[in-house]
Amino acid sequence: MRVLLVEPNYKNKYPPMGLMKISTYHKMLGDEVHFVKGYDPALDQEVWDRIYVTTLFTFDFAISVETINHYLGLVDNINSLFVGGIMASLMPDRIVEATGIDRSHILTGLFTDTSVVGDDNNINIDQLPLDYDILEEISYRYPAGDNYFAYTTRGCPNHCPFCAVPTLEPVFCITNNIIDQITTINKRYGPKQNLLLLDNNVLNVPDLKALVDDLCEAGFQRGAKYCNAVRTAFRHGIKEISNYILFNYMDKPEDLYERLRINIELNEEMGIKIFSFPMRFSPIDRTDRDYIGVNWKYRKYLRAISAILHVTKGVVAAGTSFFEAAFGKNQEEYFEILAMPREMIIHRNYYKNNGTTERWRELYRALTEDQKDRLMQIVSHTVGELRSSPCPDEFKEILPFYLLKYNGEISSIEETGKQMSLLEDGDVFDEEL
Ligand code: B12
Ligand code: SF4
Repeated sequence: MRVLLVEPNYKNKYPPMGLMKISTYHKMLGDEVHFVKGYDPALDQEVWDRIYVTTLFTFDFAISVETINHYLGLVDNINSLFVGGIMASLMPDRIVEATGIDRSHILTGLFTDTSVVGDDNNINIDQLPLDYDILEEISYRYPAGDNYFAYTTRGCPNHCPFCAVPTLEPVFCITNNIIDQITTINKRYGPKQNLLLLDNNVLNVPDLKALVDDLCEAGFQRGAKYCNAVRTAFRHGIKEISNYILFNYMDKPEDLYERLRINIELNEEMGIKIFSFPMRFSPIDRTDRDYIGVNWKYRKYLRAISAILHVTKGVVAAGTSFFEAAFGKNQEEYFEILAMPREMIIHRNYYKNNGTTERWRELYRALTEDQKDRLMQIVSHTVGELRSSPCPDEFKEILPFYLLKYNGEISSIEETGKQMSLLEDGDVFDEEL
């Protein structure tokens, strides 16, 4: 059988693990397997017995649908094409609508049963090792491609309503032994530098200590839990951790500040380095990133967070001075930063040194609470909209600050230090202006 594995040409950091497992499966069966990222005119000329298209983030819906439609045109029999992965699991009906593909050809959830693609064997594809070789077939380089990727568990018993995991992996279970996974990769592809554990909630492993021992045995002394768990981890020799902090869900802007602050306190208390990644909530049934949380009130505030994260490349590093420079020494300063014009947030030192920030601050502080509220509503519009709408008299002086455009040297608030999660600029969602 000739099999083509397709990943749409979105920008992504990790290689397509689903397809890498499917590749191992077909190679086990003696099939010929090829992999393509996006399109390759040469491959378009060939005949394929089966095509698998994977999907990832729901906000890459448009490019994923375009890719599925392209490959639908290449198969003689529409039944030879299968779609799976995260976006497919979250919105299969939208894919049916946009492509006309039969619902039975969209695999939702994990690939544990090959009868869904018409095969008759008892192979659990989800538990197969990754085939790293397919990555050599394409020119795209995954920034995190050359690492061990492993799951020790699937699913999560917590079922938080904002999270995609209960839909993607509804049953919480332990997967293959971590040492076996690493040994298999070592034997086939040689040792890798980092181990990226993709568990949704590793804290639910019944015996966390045994898992940490296994990781240590495999040479990776890392792994953590929260607050007390951070202390426990520290006692066991863990010096650095990274975590996601959800915001823009049911929380308020001040909650984000407090949650980040907790990490700074833990850092002060023990010296443990915690790298936090604020993660903006977007409902999992939306194909854009425009959602504003019920308590966030102003789009301007979300833009401000995005501007701060733009400078820090998404990471909030451990040190107090760094945190205070980025988010303010207290909530009062934090809210003032959220209200600040974006360019002044990003190029903080430049505008501070030339006195602009001080002039803006004087004007802002002179406003009443009502005026501040109206101002935030106005500056929640895009710069384009602001320019083309009349300027209310009461904001004649302050509004021009929101139209500033910096064109000097790029500088950052402070060195953020080493990033642990391999996030780069592209991962930090930058609000459009
Ligand atoms: C690793 C990961 C990341 C990595 C990058 C992932 C990558 N591939 O590049 C990093 C850390 C960078 C990341 C970042 C983000 N992530 Co993330 N991430 C994940 C995680 C843990 C795994 C995703 C993954 O790559 N899986 C590999 C998959 C495809 O392999 P698999 O699951 O083993 O595949 C199985 C099946 O899907 C199936 N299959 C797969 N393909 C196919 C194809 C066919 C044809 C068939 C039949 C079967 C099949 O078979 C496989 C074996 O069972 C998921 C959570 C989860 N449990 O899935 C969240 C998740 C995807 N992330 C999420 C989010 C929100 C983000 C961020 C937006 C967070 C933020 N910063 O605000 C960013 C976005 C980055 C960006 N580019 O803009 C959400 C996505 C929600 C959505 N709306 O799409 C998820 C679901 C987490 C959650 N709790 O809700 N993420
Ligand atoms: S993975 Fe995290 S956010 Fe998702 S259900 Fe589990 S605990 Fe909740």
